[in-house]
Amino acid sequence: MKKNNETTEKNYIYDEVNGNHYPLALFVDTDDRMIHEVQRNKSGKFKKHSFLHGKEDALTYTRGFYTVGRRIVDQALEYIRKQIETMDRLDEFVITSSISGGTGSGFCCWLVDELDWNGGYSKVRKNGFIIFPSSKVANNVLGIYNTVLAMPNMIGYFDSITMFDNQSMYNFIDHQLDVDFVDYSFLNNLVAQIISSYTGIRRFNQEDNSAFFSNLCPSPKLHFYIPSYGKLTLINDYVRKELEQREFIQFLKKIDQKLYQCSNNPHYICSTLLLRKRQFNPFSGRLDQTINNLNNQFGQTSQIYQCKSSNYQVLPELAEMKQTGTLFSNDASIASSLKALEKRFSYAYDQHAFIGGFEGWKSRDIYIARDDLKQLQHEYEEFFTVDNQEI
Ligand SMILES: Nc1nc2c(ncn2[C@@H]2O[C@H](COP(=O)(O)OP(=O)(O)OP(=O)(O)O)[C@@H](O)[C@H]2O)c(=O)[nH]1
Ligand SMILES: [Mg+2]
Repeated sequence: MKKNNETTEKNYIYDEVNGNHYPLALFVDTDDRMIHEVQRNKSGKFKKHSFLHGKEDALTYTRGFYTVGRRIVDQALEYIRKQIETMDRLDEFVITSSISGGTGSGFCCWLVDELDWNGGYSKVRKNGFIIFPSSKVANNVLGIYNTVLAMPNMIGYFDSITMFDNQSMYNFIDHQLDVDFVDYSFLNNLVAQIISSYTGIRRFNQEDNSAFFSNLCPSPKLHFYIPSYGKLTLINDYVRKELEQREFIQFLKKIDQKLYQCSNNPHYICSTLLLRKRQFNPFSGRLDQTINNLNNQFGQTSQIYQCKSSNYQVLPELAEMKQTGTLFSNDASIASSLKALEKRFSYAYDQHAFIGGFEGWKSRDIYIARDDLKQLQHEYEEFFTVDNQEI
């Protein structure tokens, strides 16, 4: 292991061979379709052990966790180990997945369990950037089952989960911009920009980001964060729309900027602002009154980080902004989404809707999942109770 101050971009997130940069990443799926699509895209270069697929979709959490997923999990662990062997240091795993599919829920959970139990990586942080079903419009029963069954692992094995939902991201783009159509690649670019800003604290500034998520976490289970992102601006509006620092932070606090929407108003427990701009930001690392006005619970002050790098154009129609930011909030209002999820699950399960697709599941899994979900919801709800008592 090298010391912190010896950290370089080389052999850390990228493996550099003959001046070429190869991302140290594994793309894995239980079927081959998406993997082949990524491989066909020649804009990025990948090394051996970056791709792995099985032969069929998992469809359900149970198949992803117990059957289809298990056929490839040992190989996945082996590929991860092979890549880690080429690195100077390993700080954390960044895991992206959509929780409502069978692979994204069941296989992802099993792989993360395996990292701890058979991989020997239990001490390495695992930060998830996860697409949840939208709390407002989700009506796909299998997706609800998959999500609920994955929750115990999301609570128990991950150190942080940054939540997104496709409907909120779609609305976010649609409300701000008059674009003709939005597809997954737009949404994925948005998620990628946020992940890259987070890892960029380390990559571009060589600053320690190990406490970034733990600072947001008042107790181990309460590690679910909502990102608010800004600003998107069409190329023609670029000059007019660039914001000054305070206006910019105010803008990020607007509810419409959230990439995961809950039905309640925000109830901030803690928050962290991540700015991305090339020039040094005078607020970086220091308290700013504007962000402090978020009224975090218990008067907790917000952290400010900066990724010193230029931004990407999130969509081809958009200007490359001088400054973007992501406000990560640990927001007790997700209790309402957790409650809605549990209600939808119970309604479908009590009617035995689509239970057939879950052959091989264990009733114990369902009991644990419902219980964990309810407990998480109650722990978040307690933040509302504390407030009322104080009043
Ligand atoms: N943002 C985003 N969402 C996606 C993408 N692909 C799929 N989704 C969403 O994730 C959900 C699950 O996707 P699937 O492709 O069925 O999931 P999977 O993890 O491959 O699981 P199975 O195919 O069921 O084994 C879909 O309903 C979509 O809403 C993507 O590229 N970006
Ligand atoms: Mg699939």
